[in-house]
Parts: sequence; C-alpha cells; structure tokens
Amino acid sequence: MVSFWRPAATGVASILAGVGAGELVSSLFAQNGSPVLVVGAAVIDLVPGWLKEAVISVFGTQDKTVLIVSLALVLLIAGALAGWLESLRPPVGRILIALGGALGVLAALTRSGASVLDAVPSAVAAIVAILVLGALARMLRGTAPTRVAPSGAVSRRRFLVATGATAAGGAIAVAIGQVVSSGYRAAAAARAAFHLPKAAVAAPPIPAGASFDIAGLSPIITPNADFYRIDTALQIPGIDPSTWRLRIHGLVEDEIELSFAELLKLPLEESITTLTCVSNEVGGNLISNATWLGYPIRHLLARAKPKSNADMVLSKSQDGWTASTPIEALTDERNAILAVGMNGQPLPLEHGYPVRMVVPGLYGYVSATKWVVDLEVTRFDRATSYWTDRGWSQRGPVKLESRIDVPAAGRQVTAGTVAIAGVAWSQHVGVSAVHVQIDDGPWEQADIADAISVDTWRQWKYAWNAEKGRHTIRVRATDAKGRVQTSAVADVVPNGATGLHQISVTVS
Ligand SMILES: Nc1nc2c(c(=O)[nH]1)N[C@H]1C(S)=C(S)[C@@H](COP(=O)(O)O)O[C@H]1N2
Ligand SMILES: [Mo]
Repeated sequence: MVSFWRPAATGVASILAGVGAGELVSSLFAQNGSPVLVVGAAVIDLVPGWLKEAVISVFGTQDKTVLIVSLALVLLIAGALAGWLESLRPPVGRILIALGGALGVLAALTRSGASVLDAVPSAVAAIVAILVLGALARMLRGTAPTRVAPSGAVSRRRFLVATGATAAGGAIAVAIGQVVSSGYRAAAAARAAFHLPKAAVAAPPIPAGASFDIAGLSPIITPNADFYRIDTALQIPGIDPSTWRLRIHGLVEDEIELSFAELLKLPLEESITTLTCVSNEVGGNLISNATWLGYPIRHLLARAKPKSNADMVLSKSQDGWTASTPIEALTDERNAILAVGMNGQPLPLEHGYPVRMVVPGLYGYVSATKWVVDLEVTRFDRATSYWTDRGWSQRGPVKLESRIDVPAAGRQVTAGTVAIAGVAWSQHVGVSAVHVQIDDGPWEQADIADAISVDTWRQWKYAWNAEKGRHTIRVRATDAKGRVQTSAVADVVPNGATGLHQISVTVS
C-alpha cells in the first residue's frame, strides 16, 4: 500500500497548499474570487432543482455548509488521486490539477459581474498546487526504500515532515483567508438580503432623446459592473449595516448620530449624477453615470446647524480615508446625497456599501467618500484630507471635458459616412454644444443628445463623410455658460487634466 498512501499524501498536501494560497490572495485582493466559493457558486447554479431541494429538505439552513464540506472532500480526494497518478505517470497528476484550476478560473469568470481579477486566486491556487506536487513527487521518488537513507537519498522522515508541513501550512492559509475576509462575506450576505426602499422622490424620467443608438458609444447609464472604481482600499471594508452609524459633529450646534435603519426611514430621493476621478486623463475612462438613491446631506446639516465660521466638511470612511468638501457644496441646492442605492441595487460593496457620498460637480477625491461613517464640520485652515495631504488641490470642481468613443482610436474604417460619437461633461454646469474637427479643417457642430440634467454627461454624434487616408479627429465641448473647452494641456495633478481628446483613424 506504500505505493498509494504516500503519493496520495503529496497530492492532498499540494491541494491544501494551492487552495491556501488562492484563499489568501482572494481575501487580500479579490474577495469575489475565492476559489472554493466561486466553484461552490457554480455548483449551486448547475445542480438540478430536485437535488437542491433534496439537500435543503435534509439539511435545512445547513445546506451551504454541506456544500462547502462536500466540495472540500471532492478536492482532497481529487488531490489524492492526482498525487497517485503523478507517481505512476508524471505529469498526469499535475495535468489533472491544471484542469481543476481551469474549472475554477471558468467558474470565477462566468459569475455575474465578474472581473478578470476574480480569476486570479484560482489561477494562483492551481499554479501553487502544480509546483508543490512536482516538488513533493520528486522528493518521494528520491526517498530511500530502506530505513536508513544512503547518501544522496531523501530520508523517509524528511519526506513525511515536508509533506505534513506543506499540508498544515495550506490549512493555516485557508483559515487565515477565512478570518481576513469574514467581514467582507458578512457584509455581502447582509447586502444580498437587503431590499432597497422605494424612492419618496423619483428621478425625473430620462428623456427619450438622451441617448443615441451607436455601437461602442458609452451607455448613458453605466451598469454597476462597468462603473469605474477608484479607492485606496486594498481590502474592501465589510460593514455590518446593523452597526453602521454616521456621526455629524465638529462646528455644529447639535451633534447628530444616525443608524442605517434611521437613514432608510427618511424620504429617499433618486438622482442621476455622473462621477469623475481627478486622475482621469484626457480621453480616459474614469468617469461613469448612475441613478443614485439617497438622502440629501443638506437636510442633515440643517438639523445639525453648522456654525457660521465653518467652511468645510471632512468626511471619513470606515477604513480611515478622508475627503474635504467645501461646505457650500453640501448645503446648497445641488443634490449632494448620502447614497444607499445605485441603479436600483443596494450599493455594491466596492462602491461603498452600505452608504457613500455623491456630490454633483466635484471630483471624487474631495467628495465621494465610500463606506462613509463620519462627517466633521470644520475649516480648511484646520484640517486636510487624504489626497490634499499628497499635493492635490483643496478645491476640485470637475472640469469641462469631452471624449471620443467611436470610432475606437487607431481603428480602420471604410470611406463614406462614418459615425463619430462620444460623451461630454461639465458636472453641475452642463454642456451646451460639442464640435468636431477633422485634421486641420473647420470646427463642425455635432448633434448633442438631450440632457438628463446639468449633473450628467451628454452623448454627442457627428456624421463624417470620410475620405481615404489617415485622419485625425478632435472634439471640443462648450459649457452651459458659453465657455469653450480649453486646448491647453494640463496634467491630472493637482486638480484635473485639460486638453482636447484626439484620435487617429485610417480610412480605406
Ligand atoms: N473610502 C474611500 N472613498 C473614496 C475613495 C477612497 O479611496 N476611499 N476614493 C475616491 C475617489 S478618488 C473617487 S474618484 C471615487 C470613485 O468612486 P467609485 O469607485 O464608486 O467610482 O471614490 C472616492 N471615494
Ligand atoms: Mo478619484
């Protein structure tokens, strides 16, 4: 039996090491990509209904535990098999693990809302398991058949210690991964069980003429899965909504503390606001638009009664990130809100669940605090924030910009009528016109889609009569106050890029 158990142990140890590495990577960088959980989710989606019901009727609410335990058993048995096959006919065992890893990657990528990052932990798990199995199998081949190892051979004891330590290390890594991501998992479960309240005030309907039907043009509302994400959080904070509290304090007459339940009871309003990152380069994609559900911050501040010398609100997230927002942007009539909903869904965890700020007209770094837990009313000469401490400007109004989405840069197009289209924005001011320039020709007026509001981007299009050759296309927007977008090139530091977006295409 020696020819089965020891090779099997190499396989089990490599699986534990691989899954441990994968779970650890997942808990740190890709919480949605836990190898065990993505495969578990795929199994749930794939098993026939009768089996699901049978499991639930036998095990009740323990059905998920049963699934995870079964998966673990399958993994360990497959590992034992892989180790045994590897000893008989290398590299068959490693190929088996590679196939298992491929299934994990596939499971990760086919989940709804998945990103490529979610596949990384499964890939890491497979690579580590393959390397470990290769090493342990080599060691096993080198062990002496006798109790006393001749020189050059590995002692049986050393092999057992190495295999045991690898297995234990893997199991410990799995355990650490579980502990590290338990907050995230709990928040994800709470979010899944949470039903967004209805809006007391619905957003005005989006005009039928607000979007053009052009392939490749950014949709007027960005689906949550495609919404850009920028933050400093290596690990997404997992907040238990039942313990979430927002404190409003500092230079106020009356301090306020608000629970999530209390926030949800307030008359929530829907609004459509485009968010932009100050790090968005000209032509970049760090801009997206969503329908938010939330409560106006100005009403809460009115209750707290800021003192007259206050000129800034320092908002703080659960993980200690801060933003300094001019107080007037939170007290004037613009729709600065504490958002709980995004496109009809609870805020996704990576976009700030359970509560974030959305402030029309300001770049995210001075306004859009995700996982917000604290608002301190203060003064610019008394406090600074995460990015203003790092050389970015105190004030960050969004600059007038425009972008060409279609045709994609460098694209080959056929001579004749070619649709050029894109988006233009000047949050809280509005866009009134867009012009397009081909090579060094005159600026031609583009059609602009109807505006949703001054706080959202606007689509534009231009029918170009394209002639053969290589051409440059430029775009330039004009805001609602008649100011023309500058062609002066400015870097994103310290308060946002300027310049005209320009692409080249070949017409044939
Ligand atoms: N807690 C927290 N909130 C944050 C940030 C952050 O790093 N931490 N980044 C800000 C920046 S720079 C931007 S541009 C927006 C991006 O929001 P999004 O990821 O939902 O698109 O969030 C803002 N809110
Ligand atoms: Mo940003």
